[in-house]
Order: sequence, then C-alpha cells, then structure tokens
Amino acid sequence: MKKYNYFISALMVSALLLTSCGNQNGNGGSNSALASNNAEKVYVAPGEQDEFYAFMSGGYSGNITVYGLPSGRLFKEIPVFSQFPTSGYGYSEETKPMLNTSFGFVPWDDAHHPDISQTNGELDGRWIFINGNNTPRIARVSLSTFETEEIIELPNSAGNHSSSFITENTEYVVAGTRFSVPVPQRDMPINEYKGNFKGALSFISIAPDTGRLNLDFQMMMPGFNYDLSHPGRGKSHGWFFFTTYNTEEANSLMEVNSSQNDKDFIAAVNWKMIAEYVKNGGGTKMATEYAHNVYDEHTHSATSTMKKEVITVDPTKVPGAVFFLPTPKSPHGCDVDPSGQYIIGNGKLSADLTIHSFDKMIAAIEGKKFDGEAYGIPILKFEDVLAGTVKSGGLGPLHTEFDDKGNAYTTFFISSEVVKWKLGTWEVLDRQPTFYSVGHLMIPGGNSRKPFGKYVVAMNKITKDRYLPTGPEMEHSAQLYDISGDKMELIYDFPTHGEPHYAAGIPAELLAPKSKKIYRLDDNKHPFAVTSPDQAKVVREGKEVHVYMSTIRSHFTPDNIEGIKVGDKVYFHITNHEQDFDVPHGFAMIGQNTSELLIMPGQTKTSLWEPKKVGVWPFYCTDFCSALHQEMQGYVRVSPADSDVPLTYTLGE
Ligand code: K7E
Ligand code: CUA
Repeated sequence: MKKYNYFISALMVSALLLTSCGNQNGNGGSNSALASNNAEKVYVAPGEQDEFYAFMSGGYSGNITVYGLPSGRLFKEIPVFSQFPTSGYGYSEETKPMLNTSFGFVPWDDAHHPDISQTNGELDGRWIFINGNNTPRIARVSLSTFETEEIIELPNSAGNHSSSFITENTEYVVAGTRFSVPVPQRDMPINEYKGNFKGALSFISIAPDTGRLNLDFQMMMPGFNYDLSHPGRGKSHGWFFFTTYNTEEANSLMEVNSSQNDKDFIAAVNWKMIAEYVKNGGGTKMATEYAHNVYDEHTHSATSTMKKEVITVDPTKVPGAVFFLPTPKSPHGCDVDPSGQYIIGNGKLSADLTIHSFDKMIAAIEGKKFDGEAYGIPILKFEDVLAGTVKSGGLGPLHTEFDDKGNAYTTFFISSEVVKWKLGTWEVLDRQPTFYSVGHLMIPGGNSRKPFGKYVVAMNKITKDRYLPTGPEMEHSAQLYDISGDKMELIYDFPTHGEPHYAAGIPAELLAPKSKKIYRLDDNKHPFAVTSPDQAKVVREGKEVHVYMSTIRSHFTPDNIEGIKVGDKVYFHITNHEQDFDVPHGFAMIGQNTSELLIMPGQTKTSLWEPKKVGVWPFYCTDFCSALHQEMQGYVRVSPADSDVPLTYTLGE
C-alpha cells in the first residue's frame, strides 16, 4: 500500500514538472526557426484537398468528427449516438428509431474507438464502426454517404469500452465490457461481486455485402474489467487480445483496490475456434433484450427491432480457445503490430511497455506450459510469452500505433509525450512532448497490416495555454507530427470537438472516389415521398394530418395550409427534389418542440408539429440554398379545436 501511494505521488510530481515547462521546450513554440518550414507542410492552399481523412471519436459528444490531414480542417460531424439538431438526426420521425434501446430512447452516448473496415488486413473504406460506451452499442456508418446505417445494442454488457475493433477481413466487430455485472442482471448485494459478476465479450458478425450486423455470440468471462482490445492480423489472424484490469475483482475504492496485483492479464481469445464451436451448435441460448436499429438508404427511415435471445459461451467449455497472458500494472492499451507478431500491453501505472510474442504464446500453449489458471482459464508464464520490454523512461503509457518502417509510437499520459521505439530491438529512438496529457494517437492505417506512416496525430486531454481562453472548458487539442524522418517533428496544433479518444485515418484517394454524389429521386422509396410537385397534398386522418410536401429551389409545395386545428398532430413529410450532393433544404416551424430538419437531396424526412395556439404560423427553409432562399417560406393557419374551417392548401398554380 505505502509503496503504491509513493509511486502514485512520484508520478504526479513528475507530471507537474513536465507539463509546467512544456511551452518553453522550444519544439512547440511558434517562434521556432522551423515554423515557416512547418507551415508549408500543413498548408493546403485554397481549392486544394487534404491527403488524408481523419475520423475522430467525439467521446461525450456521442458522434464522429471528420477532419482533413495535414490541414486539421473540420469537414463534418457525423451524428451517431447523439441527437443532432444541425441536421435533425434523432429528431426526425425517420431517425428517432436509431436511438432506441432496451432502456427506451437514449439520445446520447460516449463514443471512443472508431475503426474502418478491412480486407486482408488493409483498410477498404466501406464502413466505419464506433462504440457507445455508456449504453452499450455499436454503430456502423457508411463511408460512401457518411450516414449512420445501423446501431446494435449489446446485452449483458456495461461500459462498452474494449470496442469496436474489426477483424482482418471485417468478419466481426468486437466489443468487450469494461464493467463486469451480474449476468443475467438481478438484484444482488454489490459486495458479492467477486466470483459472481461476469465480463461479456461480444462478437458481432458483419454481412460482407450489406454490412448488416448480427450478435453472433457472447463469451462470459471472469468478472474483470476488459479495457481495450485489438485483433490479431497476419499470422495471428483468428485471435483477439483484450487487456484486463481489476483482476482483484474489487468493487469499491477501485483506485487502490484494483491495483493490488502486480500483474493483470491480456486475454488471448481464439475467436475462429469459438465461432466454429457456435456454428456447430455450441453455446447456450439465453433470454435477454437488446435493440437492433437499421436505417434503410432507400426509404431514409430506420426501424428498431427488439431482439430476445443471445448465444453465450462459457470459455472453459472450449478448451484451447482462451488463455491469459500476465501483463504488468493495470494495462490500458492493447495493440498489435502490423505483422501480427507482437502484442503490446501498456501498463498505465508503469514506465515500461510489455511486448508479448505471438509465436512464443503458441509455443507455450502447445507445450502446455501453464502457470495455474483463473476460473478454469489457463494462465501462461510471463517469461514464456515475453518478447521484450521497452524501457521508455516515460510515465503512464496508454496507447501504441505503428508506421510502415518497423517503428512503434506510444503515448504517455503522465509525462505528456510520444515515444518512438523500434519493434524487435525495443530501443527508444525519439521522444517528443505533447501539450498536454495525451490519450490516444493515430497513424492512418496504424491499426492494420498497412500503415501510412507520414503523420501521427496526438489527441490531448488538456489544452490550457495553447489557444485563446474560452471559459471554464476548452476544446481538446490535436497535434500533428511529421514522422517521415528519423525524428518526429511537431508541425501543427488544431482544436477537436468533444473528447476524441481514438481516431481512424485513411488516405483520401481510397475514400473520396467512393463518395456518393448523386441521390436519385427515383430511388426514393419512402412511403410518404412526393416525386413530383403535383402529387403534393394534405390528408387528414382524425386528429392526424399528413402533409406531403416537396421542395426545390426556392419553393415549398404546398406553401399555404388552412384547416389545421389546435390539438392536431401535423406530420410534414418533405421530399427534396434536388439530386446533386450538397443541396439540402431545411424546414423549421415556429414553436415546434423539436429541431429543424435538413432534407438531403433525393430524400424524404418527416417533422412532427403539434400546434398549441390559434393563429397563422410561418415555416421556412433553414439552409441558405439559393438567391431566393429568403422567399422559401409558407404559412399554416391554425383554428380552434372545434372550428369548421375546411382543409385547403395551395399547390402554386
Ligand atoms: Cu485510452 Cu476510451 Cu481508448 Cu480514452 S481510451 S484515451
Ligand atoms: Cu431551401 Cu433555403
């Protein structure tokens, strides 16, 4: 105990020393002699385009933001788990079901780890996946339309953190629970955690053609905290690796009680073996409840289905499929190098990095050299699987990425730096400060067999004096380093939205040509679509009124509606007749208890309005779409509930 406390305070003191002198370091200073040279490296001239896309998780924003590299320009925020009034996502009738869960409508989440689909271990740019950490969910976003197409909830999970990582041919998106919980959930004393709670590792299969997700099976692991994970690749394809902490199974004063063991584990899971076992009828069907939400590109509408069953697998029933690799000091990041040989455990209370060898792990398994077991799962001997240790000299290692030249780059939260080291020799080659308190870092393709090692982006937790102050909280800061030479060079700072934990980058040339540009009106299969303005109409069904409306620059059809009454539910189903990308129209109604909508080209979107006051109320287009945008407006006459004003509307004849 004493020793531990001393260790922590030593870490804190060094952290203060290191961060407080950060700005005088010279490397990040704007008056450095290199500044103009660096400016050229990040300058993307007006009209020119960036070399890479960077998709950053939004953390507590619940969304993904898209940036260009090297410019650091923000291109877009893609709404995923959070309602987004900027476009109406999660507010329109069509998209509300995307945010449905077994807990009801949950319009927010905490998104950490985006990962791009792969073929043969290389980025293929079809989809990007991301985890909702809070109410366990995984989302799939199309990279041709940049729209969230699917969200699947994970039962038996809590704190969906070691997620959402993709196997080498996008067979599975994998998700692990950070918090172990009673499975099934039940009313029980918290202090009976030990031995009774379970940690679920979820394997969600991905249909190769459509991307459709299916929760194939969940492994019910001992009640540890499964913090991060990465797939095997190349020679280790078929395995998945998860860091654990709290192998003590403590349930309170975690900051002390879960750090008692000198070593926790990396769990090595042979998912191919388990998938085979399940395919052959293995596992147990368990009754449960989780939402599966799918967005249809042709109807622009989402449906939510409540699933009732999941297959669970007891790892001890599949001998040879799961092993524990002892790993020092409450490891956080769990990263696998491009060859698939090395598994890096970043002990966050340590200075050193532990690197395990996949070949040694297989040899130890074949030689049955075990060092006991935990809940029936064999523990391998630390010395038998250890490939090497990086004596980093830093403090608080979190995450590692790789370049294409055999180097690894690890972030150190406490000592605020990125350390470059060599795979195989474990020697430290370079270190650069980050400003300040870096979490993840990202090299485009850095979690694949083919990294593009030109830049690394560090994502920092504290911004402080880097930008002009903006009140009690500042946007987080990203820093771009040129890593094409022997030494890393800090070349740019830019703010990021929410709290990016991880990011995924991809060369623009792999993505931009696939971006969908024409959204054909005749592909529109929405049941309330109006494909020609003369089909526009208003239909009353009891207290519900359906407005079939079309828009094209610069007119709504119909633009005047009378005969609406207080107490009605008015659904505006608006079809945008533009077909070229980047020409949305907006729609907003006075006093509406929701957000505006942006209706994308070729799409139909629906906004619900419940008029509460008698009067004549305007609506208008919210997106400055043409020179006559200000004329894009209309009126609704609202009469008393018992009025007999007939329903009429103008079609602009
Ligand atoms: Cu280290 Cu959620 Cu990957 Cu934050 S996590 S930094
Ligand atoms: Cu349509 Cu402004």
